[in-house]
Amino acid sequence: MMSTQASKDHPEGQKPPLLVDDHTVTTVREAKILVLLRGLPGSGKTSLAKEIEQKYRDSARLISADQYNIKPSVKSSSGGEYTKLDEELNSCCERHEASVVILDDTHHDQERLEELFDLANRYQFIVVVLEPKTPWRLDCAQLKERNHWKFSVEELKNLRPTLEKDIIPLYFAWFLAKHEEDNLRKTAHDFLEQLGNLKAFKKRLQAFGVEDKHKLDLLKYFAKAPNILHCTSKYCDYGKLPGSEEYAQQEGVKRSYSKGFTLHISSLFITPRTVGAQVELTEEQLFLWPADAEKEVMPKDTFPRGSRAHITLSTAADTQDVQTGIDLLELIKLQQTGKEGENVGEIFGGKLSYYDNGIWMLVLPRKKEVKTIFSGYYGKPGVTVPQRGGKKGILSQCQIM
Ligand code: 2AM
Repeated sequence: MMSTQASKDHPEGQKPPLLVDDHTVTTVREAKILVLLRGLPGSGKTSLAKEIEQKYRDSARLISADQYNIKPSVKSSSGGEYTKLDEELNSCCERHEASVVILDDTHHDQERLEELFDLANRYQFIVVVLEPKTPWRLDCAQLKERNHWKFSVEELKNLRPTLEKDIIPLYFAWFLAKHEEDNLRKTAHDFLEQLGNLKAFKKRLQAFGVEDKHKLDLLKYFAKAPNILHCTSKYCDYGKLPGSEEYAQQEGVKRSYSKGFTLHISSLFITPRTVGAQVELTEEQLFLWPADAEKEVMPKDTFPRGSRAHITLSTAADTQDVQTGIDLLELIKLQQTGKEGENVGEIFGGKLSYYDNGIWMLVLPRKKEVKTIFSGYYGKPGVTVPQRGGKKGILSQCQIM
């Protein structure tokens, strides 16, 4: 049971959704999550960490820097003090010992954070960075009395600037829970396989740059897939893009951070560049959708808000993920001008239509629901986002499932 002190420190309304929201709790249980507690010594990280561990006790592992006697210091830690902790962390992730991994540390050092983001991306964990909401979390006089390292006010003041600013991710997104993700990848795989075998498709290969119908293997052609499937809400480039700081500070974004959401997929589409799933956002989800998301990529056109919402399933070797949303908007633009796709059959019981230029859309007979967690993608600025796939294409990934 959580201690009375911990309950008092984190009033109910201030607790993260993964502690208090039932739908989120169900979703987290189906996901792989690395929770990074962040804050000054004495700010209440440990009680929050323990509370999360208790909530997910069957599937959680709490690893704390205190346990390894790692004292927070302003200087980047390079003396090997993390070696033992990292051994436990790596083994826990690699051997699937826990699906909710909680790290209790100050996490003030950028280099250290980047190592952890790298690990999370390697093992496909969704990262959630949580800070205690205690009223004294930045009050050095109070922290002095509360921290067990016996840090002076001066020492705490030296550490504080590294923790005052929120970390802005590369992008905010709804990330699919593991089981749902495997499922959707399998659907994408089957869709490509069935489409590739259709006569109607083989007759319309020109846009794919192949004349010979035997030469196109869609599962190899679409060589890359995102590391964790997601629906991007806001691309921030770690705060460099205009409007990203404001987005990160929005009350709704802060409140929704680490929350579970069900996304509704209405159709699958494929173009010579990308394979995607069209997402129909609910009102609550549209609240997290930036007003300029459509204009950002197609400034001259007008679309209903949320039109760009999608999950990139796969892309051709030389195509960036961002293209999927553009392709979806191109398709919606065709529909807006009254162009109806040519009905060419059914896949999974849904209507398959062909538009010009190698654009295909499969309207699903029933909307597919996928459970997601709203969070950020974190990595090292300037370093390419890891992808799945490679020379063998996404087929190799699907066979694993
Ligand atoms: P996606 O959401 O269409 O898949 C990293 O590049 C991630 O950010 C990708 O998932 C990518 O595409 C998404 N993204 C959204 N807007 C972007 C932009 N303007 N530039 C680059 N990537 C963007």
